[in-house]
Amino acid sequence: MKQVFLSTIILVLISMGFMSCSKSSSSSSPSTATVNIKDMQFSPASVTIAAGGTVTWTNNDSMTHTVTSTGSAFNSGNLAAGKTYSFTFSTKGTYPYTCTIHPSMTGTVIVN
Ligand SMILES: [Cu+2]
Repeated sequence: MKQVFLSTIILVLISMGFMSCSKSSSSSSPSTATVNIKDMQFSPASVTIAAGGTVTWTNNDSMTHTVTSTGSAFNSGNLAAGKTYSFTFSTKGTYPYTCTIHPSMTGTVIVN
């Protein structure tokens, strides 16, 4: 009787171990991200994607904006209201960007 009890305890401990393993599996960055341009802001201001992933910006504002990398990695040019711009990031790194029409608008893409 005591052995049955002990083996039950061991089985429970083993299954708990498996559960904690599956829970702690590493989460990788998504391959796509979207940024909403509205009220002269990039939202969210910072997005993180995996290398090879694509970020799409949508201008949901009433005026023209640009999505321009401060390191000249990408540049949407004039992005009229209602238009979208996508860029695929193949190289890991941190990419700050701005709107050249409204330099107070800033954002960051993190590629890891
Ligand atoms: Cu702008």
